Amino acid sequence: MSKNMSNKPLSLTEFILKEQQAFPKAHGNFSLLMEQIEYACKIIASHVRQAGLVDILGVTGEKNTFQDEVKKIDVFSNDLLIEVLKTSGQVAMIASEELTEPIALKENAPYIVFFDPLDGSSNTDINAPIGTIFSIYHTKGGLLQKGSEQVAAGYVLYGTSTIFVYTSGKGVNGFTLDPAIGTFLLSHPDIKIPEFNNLYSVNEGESLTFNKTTQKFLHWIKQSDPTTKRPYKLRYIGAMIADVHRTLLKGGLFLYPATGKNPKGKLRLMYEANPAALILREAGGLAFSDKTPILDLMPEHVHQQVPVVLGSKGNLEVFQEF
Ligand code: P6P
Repeated sequence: MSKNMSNKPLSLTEFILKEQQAFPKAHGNFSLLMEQIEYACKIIASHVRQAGLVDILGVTGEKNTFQDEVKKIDVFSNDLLIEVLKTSGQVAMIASEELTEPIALKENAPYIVFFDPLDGSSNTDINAPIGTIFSIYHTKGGLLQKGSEQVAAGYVLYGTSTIFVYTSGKGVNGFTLDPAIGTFLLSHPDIKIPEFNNLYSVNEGESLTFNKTTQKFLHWIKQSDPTTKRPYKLRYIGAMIADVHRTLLKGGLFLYPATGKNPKGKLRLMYEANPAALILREAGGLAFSDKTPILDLMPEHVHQQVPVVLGSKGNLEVFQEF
């Protein structure tokens, strides 16, 4: 489905509309919501690209729920997403990493949206990748639903190029922004994660505070053994979505275990772990929080943090043997 009559790649809009046609009862509410998310991320992309030039670098002096320094581009992205989602008229409530409490937008609107407006934003100052993450639920299920109830989930990675990756439960597709026409074009149709790769991604600096099982595994993968493709290579960008995107395309493992500093894990269930887990499932991978599939976790609160290990089935099987 990646080309059409004029041999031009499908745009994100065309793809979403084609998906809508597969749902006879769809009235376009979801398509409109996705279009607005796309619109907001295009604006964020243009500001991220100019971050060194326009007055949105540096800190605001405030702190968010996690006592992270809030950088101006965080605030800009958060406020923009709130405004654009409100305009869509499709969103009953939003929850964001940058908001202590969820905000009600439009009573009886069909969807609830969780987002991390600019994940890994400390990378902005060093020109490293950052991303916007979103997760969409039906309003009727209430604010806190299991990740398996997500209607759709995705991210926009602002890297060497800008790519929009999402799933609505029927596979994962990636769209790369063509800056010349300001349109996301289908560049990665039907993404499937490789079955195995000897790549791992973790903050090794915290590894002495990981549980013993994880420490044992991390020690084992450093031993040389060509038959089991060891030692593994370490790749860590420090923005979850960049590390997840590489894992999705190349295979291997991404881990953010419980640490001394974050005994319940650092990554947020509702707007980091769950969207990533849905994408991994749809791409043929796995995503766990300790022994539980992330999508099965019953959330306790909006900003709940959980340990995360996700990636290729083959790599998860080896990890779980430990
Ligand atoms: P550390 C970014 O702040 C973030 O929430 C994730 O995007 C990223 O994976 C993680 O924290 C990085 O944490 O402790 O390695 O700096």
